[in-house]
Amino acid sequence: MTVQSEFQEREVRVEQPSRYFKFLVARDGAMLGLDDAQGLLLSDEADDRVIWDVDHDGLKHVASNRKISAELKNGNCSLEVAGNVEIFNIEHGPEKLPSEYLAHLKREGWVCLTCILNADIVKSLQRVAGSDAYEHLTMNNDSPKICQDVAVGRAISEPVSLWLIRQYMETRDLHLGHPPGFAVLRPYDGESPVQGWHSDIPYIPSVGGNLVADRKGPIKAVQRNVCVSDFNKENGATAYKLGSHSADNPPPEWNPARNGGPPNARPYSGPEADVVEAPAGSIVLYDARTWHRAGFNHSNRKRAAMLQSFQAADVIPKRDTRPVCKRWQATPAYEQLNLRQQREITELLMNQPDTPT
Ligand SMILES: O=C(O)CCC(=O)C(=O)O
Repeated sequence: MTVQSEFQEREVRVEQPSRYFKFLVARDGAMLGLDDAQGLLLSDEADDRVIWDVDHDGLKHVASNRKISAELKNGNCSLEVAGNVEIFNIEHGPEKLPSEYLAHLKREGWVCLTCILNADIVKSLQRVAGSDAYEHLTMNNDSPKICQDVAVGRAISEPVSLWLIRQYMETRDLHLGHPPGFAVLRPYDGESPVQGWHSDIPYIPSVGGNLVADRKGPIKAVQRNVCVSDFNKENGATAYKLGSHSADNPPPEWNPARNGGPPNARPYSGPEADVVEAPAGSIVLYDARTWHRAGFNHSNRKRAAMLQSFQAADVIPKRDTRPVCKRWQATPAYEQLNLRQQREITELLMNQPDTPT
């Protein structure tokens, strides 16, 4: 039975941008930037310094408004940096400056990087998930997703979201809590048990010996949900209680199945909850304390997401990601990445918690 106040979450909609800034990417993956003294530099960090606008008469550095003359040809350009001539690929970038996203993340505890992944990456992620145009395919669970397609690594190493997570957590030293997985949500049949409201590790009990972290202590993890399909309320976009990172745990009545109700009792889906509706290729970053759950998929199609947990150095990951790293390094999906991407992901998979001395 559906009660009247069910499926009434507030929709928070982000629209498809009409234009995007660009990255200028060197062969090894470093990004061209402009420093405070207006000198060209190469950086692996996607802060405001590496964001460009490109038009018919050249390049404009967005943060400083400075124009650089360069000949643009076939999607690339060559420029002299520190005495060396480098060829840069002009690549899809964010809709906004990284500092704007950071201000939102710090203020609200979440942010959406709308359509930050390009259309080719999105298509390949959909193929891995068996969703959207690849709905007829079944996801292959025999090997880690990162080994199956280079697009998975490209999504993990998306540089603006990595910069934002490190800024928000005030540390460079992060690891992934599990190998990136896909959450493929099938149409809801109205009666099967569904996921309840939760925060993420380490704010909930978990395997491996983590103590449940103090919600008022230093921030220990940020989640990154990649919208592989378009996300909307109808197809089960993730539901959040936005702002709950600074509150206590969800009230028991939001999770009746865990609080004396039948196992298939539906979690709260009234107007106090929010769903973030965003086009495929968007990345939602949120403080791991934020209450959230999968939505109810009322469509007749699968809805796919790629989920990752970025954890501080002292958090014990849910799974040891090092064996997956070794397997991935032997695949073409590793070879096809640039050096920056290979280094970032290797670090995120190989870093392990600090051991007490
Ligand atoms: O599938 C979803 O929409 C979100 C699931 C999620 O973020 C989680 O399980 O922590």
